[in-house]
Amino acid sequence: MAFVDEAKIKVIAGDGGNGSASFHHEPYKPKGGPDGGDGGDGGSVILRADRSVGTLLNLSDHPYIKAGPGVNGERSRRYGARGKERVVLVPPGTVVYDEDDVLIADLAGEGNEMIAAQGGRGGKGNVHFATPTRRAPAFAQKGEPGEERRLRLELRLLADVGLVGFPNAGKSTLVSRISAAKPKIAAYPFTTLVPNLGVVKRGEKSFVVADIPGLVEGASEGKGLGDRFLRHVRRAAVLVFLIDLAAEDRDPLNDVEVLRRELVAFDPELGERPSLILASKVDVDPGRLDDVLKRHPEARAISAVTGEGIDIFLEIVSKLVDKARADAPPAVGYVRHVVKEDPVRVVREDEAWRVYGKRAERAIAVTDFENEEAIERLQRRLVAMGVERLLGAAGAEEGDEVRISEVNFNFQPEEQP
Ligand SMILES: Nc1nc2c(ncn2[C@@H]2O[C@H](COP(=O)(O)OP(=O)(O)OP(=O)(O)O)[C@@H](O)[C@H]2O)c(=O)[nH]1
Ligand SMILES: [Mg+2]
Repeated sequence: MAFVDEAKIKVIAGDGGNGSASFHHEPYKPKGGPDGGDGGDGGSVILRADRSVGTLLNLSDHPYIKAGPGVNGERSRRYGARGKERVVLVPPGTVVYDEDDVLIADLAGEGNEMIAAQGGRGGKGNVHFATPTRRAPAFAQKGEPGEERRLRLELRLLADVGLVGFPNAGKSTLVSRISAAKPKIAAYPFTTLVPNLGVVKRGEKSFVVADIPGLVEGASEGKGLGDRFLRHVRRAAVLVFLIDLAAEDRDPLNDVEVLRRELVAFDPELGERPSLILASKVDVDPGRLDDVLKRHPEARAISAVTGEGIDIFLEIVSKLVDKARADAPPAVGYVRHVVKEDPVRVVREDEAWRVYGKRAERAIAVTDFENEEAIERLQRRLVAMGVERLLGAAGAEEGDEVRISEVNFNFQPEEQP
């Protein structure tokens, strides 16, 4: 339905804390072993479906969402604290698209959640890097940067309540009275040509009412505007049959049966839907209500003009909606976990060689380039990943410029072919 709520957001996870490169130290004693603790992981940004939220409006107003950074590790093997996670509540039914407009999550049901941006891993302290031949590693890993993503969220509002009635019965007038929707209203049939949705707020709760074009006898055979627009109420939890006490050309007594027949012809399941009979325009001809009540004792009467009966009607309908929601099977959402193929690879770039691949880029990100030992360790990691071999195979020669992320260095193969 043409009632789509949208928000474009940027989610920024926290960076991991740096590992510490300290040495055990006691007064009057020689320098001890490495004792630098690990940095804490950065906080992630989480999107979670929660019924307390009705729209994406708040996110459109505050589109930058950041989680907290991890704390650096410290001497005496002290670990840094984790960064604060940031949980963003979205209405159930929110779907999430990534930068390339690929659907990555459908947070359909209460509590469904996804990690929108993953916090960076904390860097390891130098306690991890001691080996028999290198007892005093004077370096530690830096924290990994937190993930950053641009996402587009979309929410499709579905009608909880479908208003069904003959043309001119007062459907649009009722919706304009109980919600902020401003549909066109006029004293002739077929005023409404496309459905309108109105959000009805009752305290903390809200539900969505659909005002659809009027239905006539034979709509399922194409009479009037036909019955195609009934698909907009197909998933409505509750149907309200609005019958017009002021109708001049028809007897409203038969309206409910006629409307039911048309609904069932469109979709037999609609015949089973919880429903309520509502007599409209009671201000015009209250006497006619008695006849309606004789046939449909459970019917209610309202006047969208004077306001009579509206509160009771809303109370009954909202109870029916609540019950239907409670009985409904939980909506099943999903989060697509795309494992991106991202092998290490080498391509020519200008006069240099560029190395791509998340593992290689991560190794760069966590390296402290102020420290000679850290750089040596990086070199060993790159060799182990096959970077040197790939460069050789691509035709790189000693001294050529190699680029990984923002870092450039010269190719100095260790292994001789
Ligand atoms: N007196 C009185 N008039 C009403 C009431 N509700 C609606 N009307 C009038 O009835 C006429 C039709 O109202 P709409 O709300 O446009 O009716 P609708 O059911 O949406 O009609 P379609 O869109 O054509 O199917 C308008 O002239 C309204 O002012 C009511 O409670 N009392
Ligand atoms: Mg209308």
